[in-house]
Amino acid sequence: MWRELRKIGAAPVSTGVWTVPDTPHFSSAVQKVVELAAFGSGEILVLPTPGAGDHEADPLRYVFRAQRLDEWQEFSGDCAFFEVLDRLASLGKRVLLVRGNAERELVSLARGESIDIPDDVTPWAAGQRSPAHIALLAGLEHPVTIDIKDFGSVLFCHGTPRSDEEVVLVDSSLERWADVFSELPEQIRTVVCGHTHMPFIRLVDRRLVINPGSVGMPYG
Ligand SMILES: [Mn+2]
Repeated sequence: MWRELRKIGAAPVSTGVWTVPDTPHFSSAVQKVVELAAFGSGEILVLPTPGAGDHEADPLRYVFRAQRLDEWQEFSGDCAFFEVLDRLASLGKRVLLVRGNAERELVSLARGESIDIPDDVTPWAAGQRSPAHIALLAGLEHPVTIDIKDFGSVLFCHGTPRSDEEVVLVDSSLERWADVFSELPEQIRTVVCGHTHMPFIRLVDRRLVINPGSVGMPYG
């Protein structure tokens, strides 16, 4: 049932307890979930919480708004994707664009290929693009290696040097890191990666690894 409750916009308060504002829109949505539960021999109790003033209502309001804000940031981040891309592209050689899995998937969708995608946002975003955007994204490389003063050869990748969707974390084992870097040329001593949205800096396998995290959706 939690999926249905999430879909109508309910926010979880604790295990099995959800909250929605007391408005006609939510009343009918909740009623439908109750009917759905009954259909599957489940039971949902709907309890009005008039509260004893703002003090009691505040925690509920907080839970509700915090969840809406997370979703809104995720949604608006995706909506602004092409504006951000235009801005970055306008900076020319001052910016290094590295392809990620999302760009790869978006180009595939825009070209009409059928691929497995985990959400509804990517197909929507693919419909917002111009041919110039797709050409720009299709031309991005992964990984990209450039020379940086005092660092030497620095490799920029999305997931790992060999994959734009492989996951390595700050606490992944040394064996795992060694495997991930097994095909990396000796002279590359610094690797910058992303994908997990979790920022960290660590030394591993005699190399410096930096994940700057995410501007719009940081985790960890
Ligand atoms: Mn990614």
